[in-house]
Amino acid sequence: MNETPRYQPMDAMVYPRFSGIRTFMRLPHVTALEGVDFAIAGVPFDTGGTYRVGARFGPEGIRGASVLLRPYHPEHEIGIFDYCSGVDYGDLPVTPGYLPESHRQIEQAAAPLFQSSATPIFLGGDHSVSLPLLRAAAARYGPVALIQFDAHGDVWHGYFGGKDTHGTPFRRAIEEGLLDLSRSTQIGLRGSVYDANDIPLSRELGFQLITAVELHQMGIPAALDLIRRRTGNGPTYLTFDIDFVDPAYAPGTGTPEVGGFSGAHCLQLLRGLVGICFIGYDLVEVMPPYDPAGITSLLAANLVYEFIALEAVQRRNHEAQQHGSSQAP
Ligand SMILES: [Mn+2]
Repeated sequence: MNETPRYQPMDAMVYPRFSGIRTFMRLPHVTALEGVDFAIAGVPFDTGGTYRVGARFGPEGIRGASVLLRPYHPEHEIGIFDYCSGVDYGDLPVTPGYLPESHRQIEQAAAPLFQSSATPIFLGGDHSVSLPLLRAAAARYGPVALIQFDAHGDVWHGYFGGKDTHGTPFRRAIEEGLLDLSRSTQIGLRGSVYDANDIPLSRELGFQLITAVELHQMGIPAALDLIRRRTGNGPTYLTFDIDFVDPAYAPGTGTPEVGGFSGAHCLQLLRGLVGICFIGYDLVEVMPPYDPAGITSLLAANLVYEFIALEAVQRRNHEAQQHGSSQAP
């Protein structure tokens, strides 16, 4: 009987961190997903951008900044690869300049990831890519809960007369029945808008909404409590637009908004989501061309690391439950 390989990063005590091919966290590039627990996949597409573009270089930037990530997570007290086999799956195919065609390609290429044992973690790309990713997720799980970190709701009906941009993916997702809104939350919305209806629109459509001002006022533990109560135990997709973060910490993004959150805030928020049943994640809108010091990519790589840690903790809890039940009388 063949033993399923367990994948983990290259050993930094043997191969220096600056060496080797640029995969996420120096994981092996593997596309056979049998026995794999999480798979990183790039979605280098930015034709959905309405202001700046350059998120096509997001996966490359995040991978480049990820080489310093180490396998032990001290806050969760977990050796990630004690519980997870993880790979870098490479990038999904896209056709630059052709949004509907690219969305079809992304959905098709993401489907086997959602059908596999691995939890997929996608590196965008502009936020329009979440729509084909949610289509692929819903094909496996039915309507999923969405937890969306974002400075904008991305629920506009259209933009410049077009229905598909990075400002519209969740409106389309609602129309197509991909989301379980009764379990979904948007968090971090802020900034100047076009009219009084813009921000309340998310609530009218059915999301639980925690604006940036509300989050600053209530604090992170109270916000986590709201998110967790809303989300419950069902399948949940996490989408993290890097513009949730203040441009002082993440300048390299498509539509920066001041008054956001720090790297430390983000870590605390993501660590507080432990135990939620995540079936997929994406991190979008990282634009290395607008990120001269590389700090946006560095933060993004560390946020993806938090996703991976959530997966490891989930598997540790699962193992503990199984162990506990097998010992039960
Ligand atoms: Mn967004």
